[in-house]
Amino acid sequence: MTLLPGRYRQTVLFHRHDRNPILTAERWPYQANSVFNPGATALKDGSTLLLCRVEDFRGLSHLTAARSRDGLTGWKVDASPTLAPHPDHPEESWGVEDPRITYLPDEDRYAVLYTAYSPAGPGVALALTEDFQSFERRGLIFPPEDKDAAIFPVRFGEGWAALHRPVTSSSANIHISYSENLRHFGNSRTVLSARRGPWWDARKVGLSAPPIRTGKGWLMIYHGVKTTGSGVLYRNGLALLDLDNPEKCLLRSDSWAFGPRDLSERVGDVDNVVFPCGTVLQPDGDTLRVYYGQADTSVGMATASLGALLEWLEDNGSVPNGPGED
Ligand code: BMA
Repeated sequence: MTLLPGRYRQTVLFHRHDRNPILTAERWPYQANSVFNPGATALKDGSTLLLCRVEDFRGLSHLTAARSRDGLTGWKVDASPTLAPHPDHPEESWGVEDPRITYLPDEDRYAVLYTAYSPAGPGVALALTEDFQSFERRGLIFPPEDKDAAIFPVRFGEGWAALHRPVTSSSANIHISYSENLRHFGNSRTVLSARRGPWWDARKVGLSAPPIRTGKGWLMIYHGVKTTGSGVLYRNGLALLDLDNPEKCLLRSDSWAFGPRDLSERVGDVDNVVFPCGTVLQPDGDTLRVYYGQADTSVGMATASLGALLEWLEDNGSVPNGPGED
C-alpha cells in the first residue's frame, strides 16, 4: 500500500558524522554552558574555521573560533572569546549570536554577519576580518527585530546583497536587501515567506547557512519553525534562487530535508533543534559539510552531496507562492 505520494517520501540527504558532537562545552578551553550554531569557512591553507556561538553561565553569548586541519578533528580553540560584545557597541549588550561567514574575493576579507542582541531586541551586525583575530566592526546593518543574515560573495546590479529575516507583528519571512558600501542596506524585498497552518515552515522561516553558488542557482538551506503542543521544532529545507537575480526564488522544498533525529538534537537546552549556520564545500566540488547547532547545546556535522540536494529539490520542490503560502 502506498501511504504517501512518492515525492513526499523522506530521503536521507544529510549524513551525520559518526563522531557527533564534534565540539562541546565540556571540551572547551574555558568554562561555558554550551557551544552551538557555528559559522563556517575554509581558510586559504585549506583548513576549516568554525566561529562558534558560546553561551556563558549568565545566558549571554559570544563567538569563539575553532580551527582544524581536516575540519573534523584536532580542533584548536581560541583560549578566550574571539568576538565578544564590545562596550562601544550598545547594540551588543545582551550578546552576539549565530554568525554567518562569507569570503568576499573583491575585498580579500571575510564578512561576518551576526545577531547583535540588546534590550532593543535582536538585530544584525556586520564585521570584516582578514584573520579572525582582529575585526572591523561596522555595527548594526539591520535594526531589531532582524536576524539570520548572510551576504552573497559577489555583487549584483544593485550592489552587495544580503539575505536576512526581519520580524513584524504578522510576519517572519526571508528578505533580500542591497548595499553599495557594506554599511547602508536598503531596497528590501521578500524572497521567501513562511507557510501557514500545519506546514513544517509555517511559523517562521530564516536563512540557515550562507547561499551556495551552483550551476542551477544559489542553493539556500533555510530553517522553518513549527509550533507544537510541546514547543517549537526547527527543521531545514532547501530553496533555489536565481543566479543573476537572487530575489527571485525559483523553487522551494515542500518537505524538510534535515530535521532533529539523534538524541543530541532531540534533547538539550532547547529540544528538537538542528540549526546550521555554515557549510564548507570540499575540493571535489560536490561534498558539502554542514556544521550545525544541536539542540542549542553542541556542534554537529553532516555531509550532503550538492548534486543530490539539487536533484531532490527539483523532485520535491514547488515554485513559490505554492501550497500553504499566502
Ligand atoms: C532561534 C535562534 C537560534 C536558536 C533557535 C532555537 O531564534 O535564537 O540561535 O538556535 O532559536 O532556540
